[in-house]
Amino acid sequence: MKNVFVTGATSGFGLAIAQTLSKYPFNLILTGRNAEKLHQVCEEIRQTTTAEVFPLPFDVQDFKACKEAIDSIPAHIADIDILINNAGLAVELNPVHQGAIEDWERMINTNIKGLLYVTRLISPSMVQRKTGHIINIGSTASFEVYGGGNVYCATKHAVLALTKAMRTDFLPYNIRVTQVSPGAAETNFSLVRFHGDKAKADKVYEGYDPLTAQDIADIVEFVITRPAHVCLNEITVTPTAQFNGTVIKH
Ligand code: NDP
Ligand code: 8X3
Repeated sequence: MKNVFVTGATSGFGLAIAQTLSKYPFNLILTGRNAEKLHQVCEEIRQTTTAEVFPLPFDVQDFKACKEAIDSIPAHIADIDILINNAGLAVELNPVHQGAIEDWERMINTNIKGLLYVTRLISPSMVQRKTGHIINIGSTASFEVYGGGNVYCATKHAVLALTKAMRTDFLPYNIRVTQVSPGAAETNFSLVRFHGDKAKADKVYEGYDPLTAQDIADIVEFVITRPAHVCLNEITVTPTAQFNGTVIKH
């Protein structure tokens, strides 16, 4: 049975991906910082699968915590076949001259360094076994920049660069690497970006039908169920009402 590792499974895309993949069944190793929510999610998913569902609470910004957590995975499910690098966030929407250094650090440490830390720890076993699939969650912000999105967009540009870098580095080892790049999707993303201001977050999705977390989970499911010789390199998906990172028909 395949072992699937999903970062950021306590909400949004990661949660929908975990729920969707539980039907195969795959053993699921699910992560996030909110340990209570993570245990609750795992307990709910256990009701729907015969496979193992293993909660691994840690902060991807902290390499030591990443290593301790990943080292603690029981041996029989420790060789990860599919890694979904999903954990990430945006903080605020300020122009560069007003940006808060701690917000920049959170985004860079989570979206770039966290993704790298987890990949560095999990990929050696894929290399050794000459098998594996890594799915990085990018964004339309991997390709374009919008006002106030500066550092967030830079982190997602970096994710695209890392996706391509992994694709070439892992080519000799039969490891597939895919980036899924969504546009506007209604999850906790904007609530986190605006520090829990629900009115501000709701406004982002007003006047059109945004993507849902399930839309992204369906795409990830498609990506990982292609035959072994097929690697989808990058998939950009937006709501029908969205042209690109900056133009949405409200
Ligand atoms: P959510 O806020 O709903 O989910 C984010 C997940 O990431 C949570 O499970 C959260 O768990 C986890 N997470 C955040 N920081 C950390 C951390 N330091 N360590 C471990 N886990 C962390 O947002 P989405 O589901 O929308 O976001 C998922 C990914 O999709 C992100 O990378 C985001 O940039 C990207 N994305 C989102 C889009 C959107 O419009 N929603 C569009 C394009 C890309 P916890 O709080 O428990 O740590
Ligand atoms: C999340 C979508 O448009 O806020 O990556 O960058 S957007």
